[in-house]
Amino acid sequence: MSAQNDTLNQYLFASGDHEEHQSLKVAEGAYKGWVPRAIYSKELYEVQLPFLRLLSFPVGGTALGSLSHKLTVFEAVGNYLTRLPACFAECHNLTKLNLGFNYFTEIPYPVYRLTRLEILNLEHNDLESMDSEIQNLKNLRVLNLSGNLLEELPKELRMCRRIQELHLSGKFYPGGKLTEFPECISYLTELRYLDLSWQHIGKIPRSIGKLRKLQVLNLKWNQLQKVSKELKKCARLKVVNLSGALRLLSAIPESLLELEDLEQLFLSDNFFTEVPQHVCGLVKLTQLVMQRNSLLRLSQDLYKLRYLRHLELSDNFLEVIPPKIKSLRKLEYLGLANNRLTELPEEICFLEQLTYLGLGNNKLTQLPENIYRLHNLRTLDVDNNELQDVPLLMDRLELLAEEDGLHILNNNLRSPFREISEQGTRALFEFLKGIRLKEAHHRWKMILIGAARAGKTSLRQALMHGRSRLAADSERTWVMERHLWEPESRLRVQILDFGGHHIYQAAHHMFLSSDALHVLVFDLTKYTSEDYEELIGHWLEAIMDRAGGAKIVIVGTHCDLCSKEDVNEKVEDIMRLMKRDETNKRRQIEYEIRMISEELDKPESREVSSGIPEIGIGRMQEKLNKLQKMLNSRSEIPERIFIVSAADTLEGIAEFRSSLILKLKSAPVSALPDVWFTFLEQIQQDREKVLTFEQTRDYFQQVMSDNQISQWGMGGSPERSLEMVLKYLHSTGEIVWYHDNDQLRGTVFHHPETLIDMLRAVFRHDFEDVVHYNQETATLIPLRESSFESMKKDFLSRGLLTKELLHYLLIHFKLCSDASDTFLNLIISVMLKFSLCFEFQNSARMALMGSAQVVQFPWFFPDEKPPNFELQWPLALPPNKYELCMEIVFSAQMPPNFFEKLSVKLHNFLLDANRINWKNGVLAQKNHSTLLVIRERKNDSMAIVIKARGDSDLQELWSLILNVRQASMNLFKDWPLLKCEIDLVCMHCVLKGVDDPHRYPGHVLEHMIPKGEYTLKCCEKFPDDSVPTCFVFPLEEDQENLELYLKAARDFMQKTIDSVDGPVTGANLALSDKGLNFIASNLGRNWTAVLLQLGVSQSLIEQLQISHQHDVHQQIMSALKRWRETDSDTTSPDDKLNSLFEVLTSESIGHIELVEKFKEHFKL
Ligand SMILES: Nc1nc2c(ncn2[C@@H]2O[C@H](COP(=O)(O)OP(=O)(O)OP(=O)(O)O)[C@@H](O)[C@H]2O)c(=O)[nH]1
Ligand SMILES: [Mg+2]
Repeated sequence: MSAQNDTLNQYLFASGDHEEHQSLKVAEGAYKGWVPRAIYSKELYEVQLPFLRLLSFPVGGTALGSLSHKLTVFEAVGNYLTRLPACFAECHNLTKLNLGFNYFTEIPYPVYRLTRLEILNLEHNDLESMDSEIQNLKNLRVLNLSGNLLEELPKELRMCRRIQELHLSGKFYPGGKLTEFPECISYLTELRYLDLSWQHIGKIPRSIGKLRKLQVLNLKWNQLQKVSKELKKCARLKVVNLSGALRLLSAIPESLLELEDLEQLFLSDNFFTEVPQHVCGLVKLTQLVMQRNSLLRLSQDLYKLRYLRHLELSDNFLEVIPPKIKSLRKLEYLGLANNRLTELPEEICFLEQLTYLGLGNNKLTQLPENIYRLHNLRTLDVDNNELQDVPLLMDRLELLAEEDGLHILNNNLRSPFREISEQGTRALFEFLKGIRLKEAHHRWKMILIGAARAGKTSLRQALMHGRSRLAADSERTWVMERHLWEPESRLRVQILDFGGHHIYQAAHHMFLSSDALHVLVFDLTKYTSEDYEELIGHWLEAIMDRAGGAKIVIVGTHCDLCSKEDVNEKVEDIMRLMKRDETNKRRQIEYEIRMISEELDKPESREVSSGIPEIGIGRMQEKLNKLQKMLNSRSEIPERIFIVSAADTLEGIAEFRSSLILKLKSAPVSALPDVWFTFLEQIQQDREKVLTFEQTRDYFQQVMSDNQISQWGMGGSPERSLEMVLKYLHSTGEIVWYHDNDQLRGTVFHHPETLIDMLRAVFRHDFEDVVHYNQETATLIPLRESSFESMKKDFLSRGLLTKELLHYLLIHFKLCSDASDTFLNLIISVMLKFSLCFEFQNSARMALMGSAQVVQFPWFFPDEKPPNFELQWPLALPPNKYELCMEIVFSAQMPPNFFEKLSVKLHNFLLDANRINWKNGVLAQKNHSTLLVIRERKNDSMAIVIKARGDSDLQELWSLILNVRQASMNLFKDWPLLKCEIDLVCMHCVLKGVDDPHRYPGHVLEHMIPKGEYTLKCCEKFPDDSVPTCFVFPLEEDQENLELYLKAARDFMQKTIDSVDGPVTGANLALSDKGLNFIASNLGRNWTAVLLQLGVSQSLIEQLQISHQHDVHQQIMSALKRWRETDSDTTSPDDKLNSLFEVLTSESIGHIELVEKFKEHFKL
């Protein structure tokens, strides 16, 4: 007994909301023909005994014991019951009784006593009749007697007025026996659901009209000959099933067509040859099923059913699906199996909501190219057709792959499609990707570039997905994103979507290239003429300088937020400014070409003029060639500006997309050897982060020999052939390989994302806000919180990045789960090679930082000069010091990040120098010399000024200047069409204290110093002066006759001092330019206070500040000179000097030390 109890207990559960209600749900077939007796001793609320082969219940007895006390629900579906004992009537609480699928031949008598019953289910028994006692069950709501053999219904059923659901479907075999619509039903006015399917009813009487609450009427497989018009009064009907019921009627009953709210209509298994026109008037239909009719065509009216979600037309004789199918935009299910379709209209691809498309057993030879647009598709059945090909873009149907939902067996697919398709949807889709890679006709790299927040990413999404998906504010592009866009199956475009934040521009030039299509994006709402340069001009210039000849397209976004007039005005303005700039630029180049050509034509151009030996025809010719190339390979400025909105309206996007596609397809089809792409596939399968050139060569040789192709065929040697392939793959954006960068050509980024990730680890516009200490991440490094905080501070304030912080960042940004030391070294070396950073050499400082390797990023250098700058670099040239000065002046903008990169490059020759960095400058002390490199504005242009100062080692000064020059020249290679001038400032003028020194053309720096000529007459400011040759032409390291050149320099120094000051001494000498220079160099910040106290007026000082805007030293010198001139006839030099000393030593100025030094120097 207790064992039985135990087995039963496993099926006990507490039912529903009532914890105290114990219920029993025996698993199907758990016992065979019996139930443990324990059941009768329990007071159960609900009992379910499904499929236990019970012949009786209670089993073998007549007593229910305590079971009847609380029993409310009893279900014994699928047993062998034929009767119920009288005791069942004791279950007077029963509200639900389900005895379906048993063998009752009549409703068991005790059931009629269960007056609380609300649900009675006796479906699929063998009932032949129903007793009038049914009227006792006044609480019935659901009566299910489907699948029985009832010949009629007792009229007393009408008393069960609460019935809402009545199931009276006949037995499928031998068929129902009702031949008339039972009249009693029409009294059941609460009825919502009526199923009279599989009967033999021929007439639906008028009384049906009383069932005003009816929602579902199933008359499937009756033999209707007449349907009363009163049916129309059942105005709430939503679902009507007339499948197989209209075979004796030639048309749909009219009354049905007046049911305007009808949503689902089933008309399968009739003899319709067309979808009845009137049906198409039921505009609220969401489901129409007409399987197994004789449909020959689809009428135009069908497309009025705009709310249709489910259309089943399988098993008919349709040969054509009209293009208008596209109007059924809401369709989710379309069944067209077993028809005679030979083709599908492209328009079917507009049905983007489709999740099921059944096309099995037709005669289709191909599927529409754009089937990939059905992105919701989970099942596509095209079994048993005559397909030869699969649309190449089909693998975009991701849900189809997820559900393995493509059925494509028994077609005429060409090999190897057939074999692969048999392996499942995923395998086929992978294969398609490979085919596309190999068989593309056009391949492009397309660069989306433009200011921050211009709308690049939103535009990309609209282009790629054909939908509006505006980027949220938090979704700023981080460095850049790379996406494969295949608008057509044979057009392959790698889109590089750049982050517009200025910090990311450091990396832009690494990706711009002449063979890419550049899409310059700007936000129309932000445009004004004043912003032309920042939003458009600057970017155009960057593209043209870096990627001459590149195709450029300009797009204005946000047009939804601008009026038409506003847009037109702005477009006109941009076109005007763009043309103006371009014309000026071209004119300027043409002018220079003319000038050089004229110069070259002159016979005397080869002769020595004004003391400077000729710099060489070759040099001029070279410049001419460069200018000509610049002119010829200049990109065309775009002829129009596209106007779009990536917001909901998507205005202009379709037109923009088609013209982009046209542009991308305008080049001739590129037919390239398959093996190139097999090679690409293979290297991309390699899981290494980057590959060496040698590794790719091994792959290449393997692929070539597998395909029995000579590797020498293309380029003359395997290496040359490989270079050609790598270059090509780079130009299409598939890989990244810098063939023209000596330091980087050994590295192949076969996954371009690796390169992007490397940049992302360091460049982040909101670094300070998003990088925080996290214990879990830090444990992996490991890194203590205090070290982390100081490393973060060092990075943000001084651009110092430790290897540990880099490691932390990689994990923090989820760029990799844990980085090996090798990977960290690789990143550092790539960044070094890209000149994004340089090694920090201060080992003591590194020890304090707790790191063995630190690199420096100029992008994060402090804004301000160091506080003691003037001590290390006095504004005026101190006496007895040489100063070499070179200027690089950019005719337009300085290329973005040029200065930062130069700052990195300086490191190559300042390894052992003591170096101080800030945003606009570098000051380095190397041996006896000091180097200053600063970025500054000169009139309207930006310039880099390079100065080297020292006492005696002129050779070292030259080497510093030449090194900076060389570093700049190397950088210019990245901007081949960039225009800038290099000048050498005349040291002779500098030493003489001339305001606007003479400038020699930069070519002098490339020239060998003239042999045996130790002085030259070359300074245009002082044509009679002899200038030491080594002030103008560089001294080499192992300079012949070095001493003689240096002697000329020393003599000059001495002579200059004498000539400037004459044979003067004492106060006269102290008040000479040299003396004032000494004062000016050491005055410092409070110079204005000194001069005001000396009696120079405020307005004069301001005037001098304006006229020497960028040269404070000149401001001081000029002011001091003015002071010297004032009252010079009436005041003696001694008095003047005394008043100067008085001011300088006054309490408010406090330059006592300066006065002492001055007196000592001038022997006063
Ligand atoms: N109304 C409107 N908003 C747009 C449109 N295009 C972009 N936006 C919004 O403009 C902002 C910037 O868009 P993004 O697509 O992120 O711009 P982005 O150029 O990629 O920005 P970065 O990646 O940071 O350089 C977002 O808030 C977008 O929702 C447009 O056509 N209409
Ligand atoms: Mg973006």
